[in-house]
Amino acid sequence: MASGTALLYDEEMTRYKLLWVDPACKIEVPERLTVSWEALHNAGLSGRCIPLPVRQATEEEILLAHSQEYLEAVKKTPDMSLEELMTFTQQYGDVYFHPNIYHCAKLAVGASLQLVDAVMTGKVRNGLALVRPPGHHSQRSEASGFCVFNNVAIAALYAKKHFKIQRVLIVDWDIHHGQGLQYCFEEDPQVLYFSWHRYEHQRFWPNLRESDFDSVGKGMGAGFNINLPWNKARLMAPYFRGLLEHCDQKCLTWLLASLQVGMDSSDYLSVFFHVLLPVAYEFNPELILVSAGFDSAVGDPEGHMCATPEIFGHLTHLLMSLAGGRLCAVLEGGYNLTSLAQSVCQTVQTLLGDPPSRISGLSSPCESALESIQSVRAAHQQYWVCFKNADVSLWPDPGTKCSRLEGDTQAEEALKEGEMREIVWPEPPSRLAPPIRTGVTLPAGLEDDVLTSCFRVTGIPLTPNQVAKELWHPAVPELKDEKVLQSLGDILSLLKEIEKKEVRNGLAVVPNVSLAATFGVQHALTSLTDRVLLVFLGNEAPVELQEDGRVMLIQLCSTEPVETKSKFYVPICLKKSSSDVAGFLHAVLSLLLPLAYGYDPGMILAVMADCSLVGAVAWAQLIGLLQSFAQGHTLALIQGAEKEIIRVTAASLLGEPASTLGPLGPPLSENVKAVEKERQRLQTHWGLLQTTGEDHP
Ligand code: X5A
Ligand code: ZN
Repeated sequence: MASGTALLYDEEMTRYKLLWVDPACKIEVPERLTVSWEALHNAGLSGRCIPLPVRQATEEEILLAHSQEYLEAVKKTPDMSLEELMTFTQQYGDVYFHPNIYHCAKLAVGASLQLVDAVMTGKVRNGLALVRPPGHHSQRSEASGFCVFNNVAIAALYAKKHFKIQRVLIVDWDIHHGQGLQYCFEEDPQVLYFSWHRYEHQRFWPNLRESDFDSVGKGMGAGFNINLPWNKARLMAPYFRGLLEHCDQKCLTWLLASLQVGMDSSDYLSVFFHVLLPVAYEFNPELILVSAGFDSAVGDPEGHMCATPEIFGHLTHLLMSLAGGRLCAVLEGGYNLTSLAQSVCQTVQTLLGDPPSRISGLSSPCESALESIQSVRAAHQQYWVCFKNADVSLWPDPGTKCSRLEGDTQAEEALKEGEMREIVWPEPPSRLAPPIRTGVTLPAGLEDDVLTSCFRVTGIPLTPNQVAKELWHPAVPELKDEKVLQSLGDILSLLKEIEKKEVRNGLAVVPNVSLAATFGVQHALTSLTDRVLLVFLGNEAPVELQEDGRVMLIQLCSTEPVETKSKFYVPICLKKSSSDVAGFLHAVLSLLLPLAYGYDPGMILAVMADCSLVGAVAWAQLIGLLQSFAQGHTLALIQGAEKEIIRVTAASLLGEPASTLGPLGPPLSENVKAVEKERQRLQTHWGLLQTTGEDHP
């Protein structure tokens, strides 16, 4: 299986800049690349990547997405005088040319193609191309928004052509709409384009009607273009005007920082859980291209969003479970140099396999985000079965959905100048990964290739007294069984290794999984953390839950569970779940992940008590996704010795991408109903479960 993360960069791409005065373009500076590159170096990340040489794209490659006329026109720019360059520039929107930009644009495309080549041939698993100029705004015959050639569009067309792949997913998390990408693929069902973007009901650049959620693709491509507009207007409410007039710079900055003016991490994650990921799994891509713009991070003078750089570690991680991990990220925007550099590091560190940082304090998505989520799900309901059963019948029609807020140009101008200068946010904590990835404790006779990459842990068998002490519980019948006592000793040493930060995660194959789970939870709560998430697959829930919230139990079972009112106990009853992979996935994406992000556990116990509940591949996917949490501290417990389950669990814990789930059929409607019932019950407690706004229930 492919491993390694490629990094593509060439200093040459810093050798062009704006040569005249243009307020719209002054943020697109060469330092964007140098600070990103240096930050990767200083964090010790570039040294862990596989450096790949950048090359110039050929004309033939550029012509995959652009017209001959446009190429010929751009080709003349290196010989133009300053005056000619300015005139040439004027025919396009928010872009500038420079004598060296044509050369750089060819390198930017070439770097993207080198990355696709390396990933598709298995030379590396994934990678990032740090490029300038960006690409996603440029169109067949048009430069736009700092973009000359459409790097990602060409990469997708190149991948289709040279590697005969039929499904490419493009995730455009830049804060602007990549209209160039939309135009290129809107009729193409082989390329699924997803973009979220600041829109404000068309008041934000590029101010296009077709950036709204109802542009779903055309002809054969209908359903394969997904736009998620961010409409929250900032500081436009009339009562702010008076305030602003009496404001000095300090006061302005304070206002901006204290008001949540843009979307935050909760909004971004909600869109992943309830829009992008369900569709992406259903689409089943063979390759993922990320239009990785970081102007969607806090501090950016274009985006004005509030999501901290850590979020990109999570977005990246969530995508790495798809397409067998084949992911190519290509830089687009990102104009706050501090925020950009941090976001680039978060992305690369996740690509390298380090556990994402914990994100605390996630709340609900804002009303405006919920409205967009609901609208886009409704608009795509007819194309994707994952939205079929969703309750989206009431959705605002585009004309009436929100009273359009009047722009206050004076306030806009006042803010544009120094507004972002003093926005501060805490530096992302360093993401230390223990030296050993996966510890295992296994009964004898379970040797396997994958398991040899794991670290074997054996403990001293516990005495019944020790167990009783750990469990706060005197009478446990199995305590006479030597194998059980040995397995608890093993688990204890595994947890101690995790506690010492020698080992990141672990796998134990045990004779009594219920006892082991209870033991594991208790020990983790005593020595490791104050919040444990127990994901339990089986019909008998192992722990008696206290209502203090120190344990959250998510139980996937096949028999009807007892009625519960607890917000920390989430039973999900799935029928025929081993064959209804779509239903299982729905439970994971729309319930389990949002709950786990909201709960923010310090340790995860993933327990497989009943192997008949779910297939090996689906389980492996779940284990992979769970490593978003608790800094990767997952303890997997498996009852019985089903070799395939043990092998895929170890592989997932080691960070190998799980096999794809394959084409998903429609989920069983009774399973969707069971999931929806729990989602409805819990959404007031756990805001990330919400998919609809208050006005449109
Ligand atoms: C790649 C990118 C932004 C253009 C903004 C123009 N372009 N106002 O982020
Ligand atoms: Zn952008």
